[in-house]
Amino acid sequence: MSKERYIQAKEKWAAKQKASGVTARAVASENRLPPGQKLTEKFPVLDLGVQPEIAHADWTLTLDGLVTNNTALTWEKFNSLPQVEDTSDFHCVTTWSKYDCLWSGVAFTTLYELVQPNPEAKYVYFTSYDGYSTNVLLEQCLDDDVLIATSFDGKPVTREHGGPARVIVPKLYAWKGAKFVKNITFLDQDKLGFWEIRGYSNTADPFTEDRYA
Ligand SMILES: Nc1nc2c(c(=O)[nH]1)N[C@H]1C(S)=C(S)[C@@H](COP(=O)(O)O)O[C@H]1N2
Ligand SMILES: [Mo]
Repeated sequence: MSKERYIQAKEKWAAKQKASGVTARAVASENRLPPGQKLTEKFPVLDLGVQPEIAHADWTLTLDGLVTNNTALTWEKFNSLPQVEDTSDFHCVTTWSKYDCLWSGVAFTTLYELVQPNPEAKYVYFTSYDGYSTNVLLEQCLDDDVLIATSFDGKPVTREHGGPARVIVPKLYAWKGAKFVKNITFLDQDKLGFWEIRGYSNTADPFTEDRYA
C-alpha cells in the first residue's frame, strides 16, 4: 500500500521533470525571486538562541510513528545510506533569499523506503536537538529536492547552520526545514510545529507570500 503511494510520487516527479525541460523551467527562472524577498549573498543564521553541540558519537536520527520499521540511525549508519546532491534556492520568511545552495546528504525518499510508512501516514513532524519542531505534508517531503543535509557547499553543515544534519525543503519557507534534526514522526493527522503554533502559515509557499496564518 505504501508502495503505491511511493510509486505515485515518483510518477509525479517524472511528469514534473518532463515539464520542467521547457516551459516550466523558463517561467521559474524568470520569476525566481519570490515576491517581497531580497537577494542576499550572505548566509544569515536564524535560531532560537541555542545552537546545540552534538558529537557524532551522540547523534541519532529516529524515525517513528505510522511506519512499518521504527528506525534509529547512528551517524555511521546514516552516512552509509545513498547520498544525493541538490542545488536549490533558500527563502526565509524574514525576507531574505539565497540562490544556488548546494546541499548533500540523504534524500527524504530514501528514509521513506527504509521505514515504509503505513498508507494512513499523510503528515510528517520533525523535532530537533534545540527543542524546535516543524511539520510538512508527506507528499511535499517526497519531492525530489527534499533531503536531510549533512554538507553545504562541499563542507560539513556548520553548527550554526544546523549540523550535524538539517532538513531542506526548498519549495517552502525555510522555517519548514528543521536544523539539528533529531526525530521524524509519520502521522495521520497534522500537528503544528514551533512557528506554526505561533502564527506562521502552515502551508508556507514563498511564491504566494504565504507567510502568516
Ligand atoms: N532546529 C531549528 N531549525 C530551524 C530553526 C530553528 O530555530 N531551530 N529556524 C528556522 C528558520 S526560521 C530558518 S529561516 C532556517 C534558517 O537556517 P539558517 O540559520 O541556516 O539560515 O532554519 C529553520 N530551522
Ligand atoms: Mo526563517
